[in-house]
Amino acid sequence: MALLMDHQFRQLPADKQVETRPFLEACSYLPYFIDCLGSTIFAPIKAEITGNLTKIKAVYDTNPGKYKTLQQILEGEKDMHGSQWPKVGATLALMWLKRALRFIQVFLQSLADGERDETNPNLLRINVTKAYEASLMHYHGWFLQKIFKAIMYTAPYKTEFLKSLSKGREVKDEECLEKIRKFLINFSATVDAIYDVYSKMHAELEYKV
Ligand code: EIS
Repeated sequence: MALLMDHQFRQLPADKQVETRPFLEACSYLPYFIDCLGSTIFAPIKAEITGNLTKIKAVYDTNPGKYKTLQQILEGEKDMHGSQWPKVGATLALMWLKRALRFIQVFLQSLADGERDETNPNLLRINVTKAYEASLMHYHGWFLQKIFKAIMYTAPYKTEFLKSLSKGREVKDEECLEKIRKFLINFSATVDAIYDVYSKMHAELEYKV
């Protein structure tokens, strides 16, 4: 868990605005987190997240002052793109990225809450399925839903996953879960705040891929 704890998300200010630069900086470590799943099968997922981050950063870099917060990016693009918005630019990239972040949030929360299959306590399937249903399933057509099921069977054992989160060091599961709980405080607040912006600005799209 050293991996995530070394790159904490920032505590949100009272107005719950998410600052773009520190957000992108904290997210840039998520692809390494996906490496902890241990298989190259997850490379397309990593590429997805990296692609979203690159797109958001490209827009931010055009005017860091104007796009200081994620909400300002949505507002700026709404003005700029008219009827194409929100299926455009960083607004679209963040729409998908936030679903991946919610996946990670629900997955880690479920682990931290000790949810498990009592007959196979070392499997992650219950946690992964819960995360998928809460984040992405609704936006995937039958083909990607089938791919998800196939990928799920390649997930590592829980002990393996927790060990690689701790960069291979032997730490007790409970110690690692305690660190996950700490990480989740600011991470969950950030993900929830992004969802609130999309809801407030009517920027969420329901289409399936
Ligand atoms: C978006 O992708 C692009 O992201 C966006 C723009 O091009 C837009 C246009 O419509 O499309 O088609 C992509 C979609 N992204 C839409 C699908 C990619 C394949 C992903 C494979 C799906 C498998 C299910 C994932 C479940 C993983 C199970 C893990 C089991 C252990 C610790 C775990 C962390 C896993 C995090 C999972 C995140 C998955 C993210 C998928 C997102 C998705 O569905 S734009 O691009 O605007 O930047 O140009």
